[in-house]
Amino acid sequence: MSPHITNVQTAPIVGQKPGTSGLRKKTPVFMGRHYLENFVQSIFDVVGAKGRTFILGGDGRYFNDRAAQVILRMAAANGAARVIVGQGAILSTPAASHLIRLNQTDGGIIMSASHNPGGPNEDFGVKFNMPNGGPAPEGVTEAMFQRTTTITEYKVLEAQDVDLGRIGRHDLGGMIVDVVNPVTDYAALMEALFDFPAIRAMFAGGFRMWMDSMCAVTGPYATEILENRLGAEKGTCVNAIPLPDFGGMHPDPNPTWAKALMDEMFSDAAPDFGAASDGDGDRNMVVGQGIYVSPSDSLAVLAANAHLAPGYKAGLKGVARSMPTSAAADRVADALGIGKYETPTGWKFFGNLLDAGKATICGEESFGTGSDHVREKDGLWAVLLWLNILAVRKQSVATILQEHWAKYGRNYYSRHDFEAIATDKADAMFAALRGSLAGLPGKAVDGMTVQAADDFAYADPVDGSVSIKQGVRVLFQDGSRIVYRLSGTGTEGATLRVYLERYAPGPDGLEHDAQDALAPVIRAAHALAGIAAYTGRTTPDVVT
Ligand code: VG1
Ligand code: CO
Repeated sequence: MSPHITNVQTAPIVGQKPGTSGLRKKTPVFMGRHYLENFVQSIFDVVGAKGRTFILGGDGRYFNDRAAQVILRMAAANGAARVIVGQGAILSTPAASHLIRLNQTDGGIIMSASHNPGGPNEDFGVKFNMPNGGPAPEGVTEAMFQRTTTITEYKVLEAQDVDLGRIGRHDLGGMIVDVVNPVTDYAALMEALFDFPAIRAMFAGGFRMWMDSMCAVTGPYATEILENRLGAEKGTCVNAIPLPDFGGMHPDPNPTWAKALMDEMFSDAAPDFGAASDGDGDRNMVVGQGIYVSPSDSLAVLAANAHLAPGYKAGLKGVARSMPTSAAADRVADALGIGKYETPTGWKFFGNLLDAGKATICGEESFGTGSDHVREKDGLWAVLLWLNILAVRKQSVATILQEHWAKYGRNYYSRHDFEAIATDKADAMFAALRGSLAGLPGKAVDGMTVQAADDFAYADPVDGSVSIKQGVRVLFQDGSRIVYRLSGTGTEGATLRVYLERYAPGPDGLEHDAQDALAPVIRAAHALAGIAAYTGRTTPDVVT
């Protein structure tokens, strides 16, 4: 009996424009009539589905399971040959990236809104990753968006749900569905990169850690790798069961949202090391006993010490960072005599550099670090590289940071987020700011003088593609810097991100709290953009 495929008549639905990493909307919007289907059909129309193999999985948030069934039925109706799905429709973003590469598939669909809360009235998201395992580049997401504006029908198979709880091979209207353990291949990759015996010995010697998966997708990965394979004591992994609403948590690993971890690490009973990861497992926050590691510093420390891990013992080809990330990693690249690259925000910009062998390690100030082992940022990878470094150097996180700053100087750094601003107000502020740029050089603000100001544009050194308007940056003569950007991942109004940086060479860098050290830069940031006048906000919602 031939399977029955329905061509459902539909019409374009406005607002299906993928942002920094895929399409994110409120869950009820995604669950609305034709919404998910239109976007998925647009993906297949752009990348082609006939005879293809894809990876499918998500971060387990509300609607993850049902969306997976819809995507499978549509893949079958569009003629895909095979889909490899994580058991329970679960896959972390880095694990999905790895499976795409390992199985040499034609790409993958990841269901996630990353750090955005999940639940019936929270956020849902869908992103497409390319055959290299990385997020679709702008040209592809733009084509998908254009397709959503002209779509008139989508294809779906009439069939029952596939039992995604059962590992093994299933048939869906002639398409193969392979349900796999979401952790196994990823854990093997980690074991190949890092010195597991050294880390195991460290745990056996009484080293204690707190790994907070924030009720999101990292839990099963962290439990298997840290507790089962590396012998960390039971209970090291907390909030380790993925829940559809993330237990009401906001799975964004930063000092504000991972407050329980911060409190623990600054308490008398603090373990040696703490870490948290985000909704889809691609980000990490790392905390030492009584010391917070800023993501920009984490990238620099990882780059400087990566050779201590077996997977990187041959050294790094280069280090890439997003433009708003501090220049701390650049100093390491200079010292190592390797290439350094500055890209726009979003992991998709690192893909070409990694594929071309120009960079080995990449990072963003937003708690994302990763390497050429996959084409996504990877939260647990960063945690394991830190553990590997701690196991070899046998020093505390605080000592490692202090030695780093003593050698390279310190880039004081902070990001201030102003959330849910009315879009028109944010746009007006940026229009005025952009209009003022030409007049800024030479201007004195709060004891500092502006040296240069521009709107960051990036020409990809590999394929030459150009991305404009990637953030307004103001550079001062003393090396301080302010960057202004609007978030591309929010789903409510606009989120203004202000990135603040100040460099202190030498030992001076060891003494201050970052917010204190940055005080003049923060005042200048408010003065230059008129944040209060345009948005009515004087203090940020989140400081990282
Ligand atoms: C944010 C971060 C950015 C990151 C992106 C996706 O984007 O700032 O660095 O790449 O999230 O990360 P935006 O446009 O809101 O600033 V994730 O963990 O959501 O896949
Ligand atoms: Co994420």
